[in-house]
Amino acid sequence: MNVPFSSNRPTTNDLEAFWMPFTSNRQFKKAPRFFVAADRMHYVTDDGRRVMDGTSGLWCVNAGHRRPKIAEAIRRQLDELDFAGTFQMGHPKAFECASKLVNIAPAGFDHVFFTNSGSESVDTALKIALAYHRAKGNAAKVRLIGRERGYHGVNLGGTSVGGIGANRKMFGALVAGVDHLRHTHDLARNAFSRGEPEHGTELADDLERLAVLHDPSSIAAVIVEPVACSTGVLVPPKGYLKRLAAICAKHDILLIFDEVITAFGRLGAPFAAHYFSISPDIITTAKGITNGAVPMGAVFVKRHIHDALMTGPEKAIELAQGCTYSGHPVACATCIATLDTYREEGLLTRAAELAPYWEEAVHSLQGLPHVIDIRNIGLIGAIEFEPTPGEPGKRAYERYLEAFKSGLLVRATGDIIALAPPLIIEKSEIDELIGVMTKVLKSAN
Ligand code: PXG
Repeated sequence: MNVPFSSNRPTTNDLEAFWMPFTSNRQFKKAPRFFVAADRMHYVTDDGRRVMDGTSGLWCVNAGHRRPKIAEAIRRQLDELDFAGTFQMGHPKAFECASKLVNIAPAGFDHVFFTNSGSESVDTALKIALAYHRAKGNAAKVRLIGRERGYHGVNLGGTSVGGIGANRKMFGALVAGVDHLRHTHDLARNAFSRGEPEHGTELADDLERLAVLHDPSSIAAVIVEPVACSTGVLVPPKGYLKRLAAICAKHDILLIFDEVITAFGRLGAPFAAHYFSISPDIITTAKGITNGAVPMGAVFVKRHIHDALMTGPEKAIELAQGCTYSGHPVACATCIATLDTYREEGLLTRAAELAPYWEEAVHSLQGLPHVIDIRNIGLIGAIEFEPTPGEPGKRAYERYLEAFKSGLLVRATGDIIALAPPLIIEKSEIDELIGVMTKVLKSAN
């Protein structure tokens, strides 16, 4: 068949058609930045420069880039079974993958629902929470609570419980029945904290305020990132998450940990729930689940939640939720190979060994021009700058560009630079990374 297409239009290097996500498109297309290859800790740009990946891609390439075992698993899977759905049908790798995932999950998480992204995981988790209460006869429990400065992806549910104003303001009233806890960022008391800050446990009591305001009988779930990363790395104050969990338990409110970033070793334990010794009811994941190589997400659910929905006639579909690509064979094969790589190289706990060195290194940037805070946890770091008056975000963005020119990829959000290198990083590479940041921060104004 001859399909007509406009072959006379230039395509190579035409940047117009791709409407880039979360990007200042017009600014980018005037001065584009391209990666064309990668290996382990480094990207290669289109002009042949090596750039150290200080952000694990977008917080996802935990084992570093282009790992052979993962690439090989993808190739083999494509040669064997490219696609098979999981609606009323199965293929072995989806079941194998789910079993392997629950094996590394915190105790009690024995069921996995597959999605294709963090955003889908979040909306799936919110729907499971609503369905759970309804199944238990508590159909009035419909409110969803997020937190200011939280990021839970881009779907309507996730945008609604999300707490970053700029991500919400374009989209109207969003989902009804949502409220937000106060965020925990407190520079006046906690600037330059190492690890969990001392002050702010009491901010968890904000949930009691909302419980009084709305009545607990109307609240289905609270969703928080154990460490709020996208907003610029807000580490939870000591005891905050424990107190939040206790208040949830008291009011029969499900606690959802959004671990899209923190799962798969970022803090030095497989999940943040392990790290903080907290047992939420639902955990959302994505990103590191496939080392970023293929899109995938997963929602981990405790048995009582799963079982509450396994009622009614056996022929009934228990949960009206799922995506064409839930448990996609290539994603599952990638996930299995990723988990093997993490296990073989001890990557799910490696950040714990590196964390003290990382902490010292990141905090060595204290005192450089305009730095008003440095924070860290696991293999995550953040540097906050005093904003240029009238131009919020300028300082971090300029330093991000300068770092890129100097061979280091970092992430700028507001006036904060976030760092989260692959978990394979060596101490000498931490020194190199901090060396570039020091130079960049010293020379910028
Ligand atoms: N929840 C959390 C906690 C996330 O961090 C999502 C949900 C959504 O995941 P998807 O796969 O739909 O993007 C995220 C994503 C950044 C950055 O630089 C962070 C994310 C995505 C892109 C960039 O901070 N987080």
